[in-house]
Formats: sequence, C-alpha cells, structure tokens
Amino acid sequence: MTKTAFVAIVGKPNVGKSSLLNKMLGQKIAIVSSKPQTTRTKIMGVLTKGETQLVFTDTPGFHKPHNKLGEKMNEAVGDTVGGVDACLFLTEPRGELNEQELQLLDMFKKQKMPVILAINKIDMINDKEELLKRIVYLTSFYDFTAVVPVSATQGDHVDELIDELDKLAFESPHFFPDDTLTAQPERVLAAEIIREKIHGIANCFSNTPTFSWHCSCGRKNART
Ligand SMILES: Nc1nc2c(ncn2[C@@H]2O[C@H](COP(=O)(O)OP(=O)(O)OP(=O)(O)O)[C@@H](O)[C@H]2O)c(=O)[nH]1
Ligand SMILES: [Mg+2]
Repeated sequence: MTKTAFVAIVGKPNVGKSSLLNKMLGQKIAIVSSKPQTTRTKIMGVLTKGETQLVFTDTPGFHKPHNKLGEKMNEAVGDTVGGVDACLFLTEPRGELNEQELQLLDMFKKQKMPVILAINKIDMINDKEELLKRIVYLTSFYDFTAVVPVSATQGDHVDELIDELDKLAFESPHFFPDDTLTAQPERVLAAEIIREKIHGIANCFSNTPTFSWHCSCGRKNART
C-alpha cells in the first residue's frame, strides 16, 4: 500500500533548510551558501523510499522583509505552509527564537499543523546537556510531533528524521514516478546553479577571509 506526504521545510534564513533537503535526497538540487536568503523561490524535491513518497518544498528563509522581494519570499512560505500535510521546522542549536520564528509557530497553531522540529547544526555542539536544554526550551513553544537533532552537513540523524516523516504519510498513490528527484523545470535548476556560482565568486572577493574557501573558481583568496 503506497503512502505520500507533502512536507514544507521552513525556518529562518541560513538555518540549513536547503542543505538538509539535499542531504535527504542524496543529491544537490537546492543551492546552499553561507549568506542568508539564498533560496528565493520554492524548490521541490521528491524522495521515494519503499512504499512512501515524501514531496518536499524547500522555502526561502522566513525573515523581516525590507523590500518587495522579501515580501514575496515570505508570501511563498505562507502559501506553502497553507498547502502541505506537514512541516519540517528547522532551528539553530543555540539562541532565542526570533520574531519570525514565533510567527511561523503561530501559523502552525492556526492550522493545527503536524510539525517535526529538526534542530540543525548539532555538529557545533559538544555538550549533550546543552542540547537537552535546547529541546526543553523549544518544545515549550509547540506540541511538535517529533524532535530530531540533526546535522545536515555531516548527515547525522538524517535517516531518523526521514523515519519520522514517513510516519506522517497518508495512504495514497504516489504523485510522481518513483525515480523523480525534483519537479523543478530544468531552466529553474540551471538558474539556481548559476546563482550559487555567483554567490561563490562574491564570497571569494569578500573582505572576510573565512569566506574565501567557498569560492568554486579555484582561487583560495582573491585578495592575496
Ligand atoms: N556546521 C554546520 N553548518 C551547516 C549545517 N547545515 C547547513 N550549514 C551551513 O549553513 C549555511 C546555510 O545553509 P543553507 O542550506 O543555504 O541554509 P538555508 O536555510 O537554506 O538558507 P536560506 O535559503 O538563505 O534561507 C551554509 O554555509 C551551510 O553549509 C550543519 O548541519 N552544520
Ligand atoms: Mg535555502
């Protein structure tokens, strides 16, 4: 019996949403950069594992908009949350939830949305006690279906996360052929890859030396 779930990946900018989508799919379909607000449009990724098909939408980081583009990006998040079976809410391993994250939680509450909380970047945390405190803090805001600490870059606990998402799937035919990875038109993917390269070159010329290694053009530090 086949099952499907449509899942929105949401969270503030730079928290690792696109990195996590790529890791779950085992292939890069969404661009990643150290600069916030990298994802500007919805990106769909499809993961078919056994009987279950998970259809993900990677969304732009939900942020305080300063212009029309920002407003459109936030609208895309709201629209996506309004049309899925469940959300995967990503947070940082440290720091207080900001105003926009609280707004997202309000959106979930209004829609009685099943939400899995993924605490990303746990490779940056050595202290298990700190992680436990983090879980207690975050679960005081919402009745999450599950809480999974992950590292999108290292792949830690990503399989456990997929198992939790699997439990949210409904009995249904698959919406895409089982070997589909993305429903994104090729021209959109090509445009995204070009944007990632531009981000890399911009980082290469950045004043901040720690950004220079992101450059994919081979230069270690454009300023030296
Ligand atoms: N240390 C660490 N860094 C991570 C992890 N996941 C993502 N990052 C880094 O965080 C930065 C942002 O990653 P993205 O995947 O682009 O984040 P995003 O949430 O999609 O960002 P926007 O699209 O701008 O909202 C990149 O430099 C990633 O390499 C992780 O698990 N650990
Ligand atoms: Mg992104």
